Amino acid sequence: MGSLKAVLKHPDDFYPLLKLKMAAKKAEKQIPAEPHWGFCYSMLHKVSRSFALVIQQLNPELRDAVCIFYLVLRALDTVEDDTSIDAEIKVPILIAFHQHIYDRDWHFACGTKEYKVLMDQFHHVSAAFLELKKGYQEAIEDITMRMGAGMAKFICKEVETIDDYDEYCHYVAGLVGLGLSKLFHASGTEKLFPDSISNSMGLFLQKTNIIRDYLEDINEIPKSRMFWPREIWSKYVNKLEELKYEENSEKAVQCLNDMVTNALIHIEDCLKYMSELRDPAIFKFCAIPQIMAIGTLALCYNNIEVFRGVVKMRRGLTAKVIDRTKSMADVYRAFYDFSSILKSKVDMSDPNAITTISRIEAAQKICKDSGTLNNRRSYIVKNEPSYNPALIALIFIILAILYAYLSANRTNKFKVTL
Ligand code: IN0
Repeated sequence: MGSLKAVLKHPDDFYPLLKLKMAAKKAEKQIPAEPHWGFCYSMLHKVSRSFALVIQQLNPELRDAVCIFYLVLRALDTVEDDTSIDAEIKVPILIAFHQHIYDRDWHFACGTKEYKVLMDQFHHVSAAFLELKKGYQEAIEDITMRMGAGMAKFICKEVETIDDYDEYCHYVAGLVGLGLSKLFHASGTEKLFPDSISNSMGLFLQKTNIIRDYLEDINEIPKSRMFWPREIWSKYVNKLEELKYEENSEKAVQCLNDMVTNALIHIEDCLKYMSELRDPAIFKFCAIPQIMAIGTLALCYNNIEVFRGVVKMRRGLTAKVIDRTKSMADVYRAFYDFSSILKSKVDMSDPNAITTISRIEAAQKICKDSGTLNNRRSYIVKNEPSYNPALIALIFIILAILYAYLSANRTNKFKVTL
């Protein structure tokens, strides 16, 4: 659960965190008994924590397909990410990965921690994949093939222009959007979405990850990973790694704000995609990561901490997003609130301020025009007094339970000794 300090500061995180914890406990008990499916679902929980719970509530047939798709992509990503593997070895594996998923005997040792286990025991993923319906298998194979080829292309190529950046993000995330749209359609509840808006769903998530993970990627051993496009960072520094040095703080934050402004372009398509989903479980599955992304962008914008350490939304806020996201009105509310937070951080002396504001206002107009913003709980925290009534009530209840428990124990002791 979130740290005690964080919960005391945000007492209304407590109930959503408790609900999330209970959902995780319940999901743990529901791990299938067959070894291959058991491996896949417990691995899913290890690599994606809260997101696994959202996958869990899809209908069983679609849930199995999404679980395998997710693990296949994580495995492909593990090969791409492992900077200790030479390009001559890595490229053929990426290109042939879509064939390896049909081979129960294939495995390749790489990655660390839980990703090493995923790679070592990949035969379980293949066994489960081979039990999916043909329609699902073909969609997963097609996307894995295109993604592997795209990743291979970028092993020997740097992300120079903004077009390269969009192309790279298309391979590693936009294609996930195309693949998921195919899986949703194959499950029978959704129409087949146009590729361009499916692509934007992935780009918005991936660009947010690339912004947030600057420091982790640049410090990667034995070799840095660089996904910020030169066309953007070269306006501020001569080398991408210079952004992390204290003497470049002002330029670093301007560059970061430029990157965030670039990511905001995709919001319109994402809202359109989500508004056209019909199945409530698929809707939740798609909407939660998108709200987390706009929340993360609001947190990262103008924040020098991105170049110093890990900047992440607190666990209690993640739990709140998971708890509250049920309808498109909830999405409009969240996008409106997080973009208001972002807007409040824009300094008009920033070189991209006007573009940033106009992209935020375009997104906010869509949210307002939906006519659903009223009567929704806001994510914006007003300056609350430190003697929050909910917190006092909570402390009082805990103390009363503790007192009752201790009194009961004392009575029992007396009974024994007398
Ligand atoms: C995802 C996406 C995802 C979910 C729903 C709809 C999508 C539509 C288009 C593209 C991607 C979509 O969501 C996950 C979210 C996730 O994994 N969250 C992690 C947190 C984290 O930081 O890793 C968690 O632990 O909760 C996502 O980030 N990606 C992903 C991968 C596979 C699938 Cl099937 C769906 C990764 C990426 C690169 C953004 C596509």
